[in-house]
Amino acid sequence: GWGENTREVIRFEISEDFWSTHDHIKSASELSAGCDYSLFKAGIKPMWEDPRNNNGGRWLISLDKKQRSSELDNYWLEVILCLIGEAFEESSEDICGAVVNIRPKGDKLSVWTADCTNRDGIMKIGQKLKERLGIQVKGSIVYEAHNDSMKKSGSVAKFRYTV
Ligand code: MGP
Repeated sequence: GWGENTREVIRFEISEDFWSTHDHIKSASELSAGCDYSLFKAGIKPMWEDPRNNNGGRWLISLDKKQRSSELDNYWLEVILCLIGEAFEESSEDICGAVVNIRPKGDKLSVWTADCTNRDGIMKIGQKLKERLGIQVKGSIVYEAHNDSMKKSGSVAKFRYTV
């Protein structure tokens, strides 16, 4: 019959529940300084110590203070849409999650990936992210290995890749 020609391509478990929650929580720009939102794949904790993050890193987008009112919420929504829409195609497997940090010195958005040595995957993700956010400036997004973030002194870890 007709059904024999259909095949499950991907399975989604995020949908109405996710959006009804999203619609009722504060937007990122309304959070108090020092707060974060994290969205991770099921079973991955939003911390370096999780085995899936342990050898990974993050694409980091640092915003300046005035972007909290103009860009932050749109960027965060676009990051969420990239994650749940598998925007990174075959590199989606490498994605662990995403974080937004609300900080007085400037907010941060990041996309965490599983393997800081997977250059090809990381570059594809970084380029796609930049394209989806509509960021034009060269070198404005940097990738840090969590291992380097753990060892950094001050706020800046060395970065391994940039787009
Ligand atoms: P932060 O909250 O990611 O950034 O990390 P913030 O507040 O802008 O600070 P900065 O240092 O990047 O300028 C703040 C601090 O929390 C880090 O320096 C770590 O000491 C600690 N920390 C952050 N993360 C994500 C982790 C983690 O995953 N594991 C552990 N053990 N500590 C973490």
